[in-house]
Amino acid sequence: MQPITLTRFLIEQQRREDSACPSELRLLIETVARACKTITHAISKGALGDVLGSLGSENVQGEVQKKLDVIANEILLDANEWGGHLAAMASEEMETIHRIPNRYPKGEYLLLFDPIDGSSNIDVDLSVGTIFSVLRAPESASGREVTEEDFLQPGRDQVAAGYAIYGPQTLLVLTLGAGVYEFTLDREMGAWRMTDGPLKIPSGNCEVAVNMARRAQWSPAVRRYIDDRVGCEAGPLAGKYNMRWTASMVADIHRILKRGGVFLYPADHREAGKARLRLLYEANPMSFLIEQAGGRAIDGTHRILDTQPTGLHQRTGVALGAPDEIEALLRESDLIRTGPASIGASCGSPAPSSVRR
Ligand code: FDP
Repeated sequence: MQPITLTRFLIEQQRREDSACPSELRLLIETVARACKTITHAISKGALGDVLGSLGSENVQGEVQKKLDVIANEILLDANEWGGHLAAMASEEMETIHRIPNRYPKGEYLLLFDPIDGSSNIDVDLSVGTIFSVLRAPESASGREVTEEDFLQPGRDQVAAGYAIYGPQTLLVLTLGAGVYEFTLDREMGAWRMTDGPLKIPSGNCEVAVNMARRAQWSPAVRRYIDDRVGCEAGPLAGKYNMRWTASMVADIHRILKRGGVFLYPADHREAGKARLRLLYEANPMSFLIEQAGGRAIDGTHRILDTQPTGLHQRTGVALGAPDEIEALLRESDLIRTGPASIGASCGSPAPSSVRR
């Protein structure tokens, strides 16, 4: 028997007594999933479709926009504008929010997305993805125009989040707040079929994803956590860890959801607020997925999903992954705050440790 389709999964979720998936949300997820099919089609044409390379423009973050950043942004806007389930959208590629035009009916949801994550990988044929997050417009927004402030809700209020990954297979990974499910695009049938879930992050996988070139920016706690695991010749964890960095958050997070380990993009501890990843388009949806799969997600010291956003394009440090790894990182922070203590190591080897470095 064929695995069930995304449509069937969503309808079954909707029918549940404790359903967190009303029909508007179902339509919204189906529309996003359909847009991701269009994006994967565009990506797979590559140079033949004239979709590679840069546009010569910059986005609001001052980053050079790739052609596919803009193409995917347009695809998501066009697909979601007219369905009647959204009040507004926000994208990493747009300076401000996109309200649903008056010619279309409006709904109660807000959609946020990073149309192409990992876009530096597009031109060299490595995996990239689309990340999305769904919030409810606040009740106070009813009867008036949605504003940017309406999007500034903590990640714990997300009603759905997910990503599509455009790799050797095209996958959709989704949470509606009750587990994480993976769907594979069946290209012959044009359908998403469930191929895994509920996902549970395995523990004990000694793999770290971090850009080592940024070491000078890290806090002492992050440095100690990484130095104990990567490239060390002595100590209880020496030789146990592997490093994996694809420079595409979607691909790194997908590996962690399936295989375990940890992903870090720490904030720059030398300058308050300086960080790489966006809270609303990247950190929040990925943290929701990671927590739903039994993992933990912190900005270095605090739970990301509890962060009160102050700006649409706010950035944050992130450490996401298996609970044992995040707890080890937190112990390093505690150690720095409180002085010498015993640190337990993960991956099966308790490591008595005094203050180091
Ligand atoms: P990109 O800018 O190419 O979209 O979104 C940020 C991101 O990629 C992540 O996907 C990725 O993990 C990270 O940046 C890569 O950063 P480095 O260039 O520092 O490796």
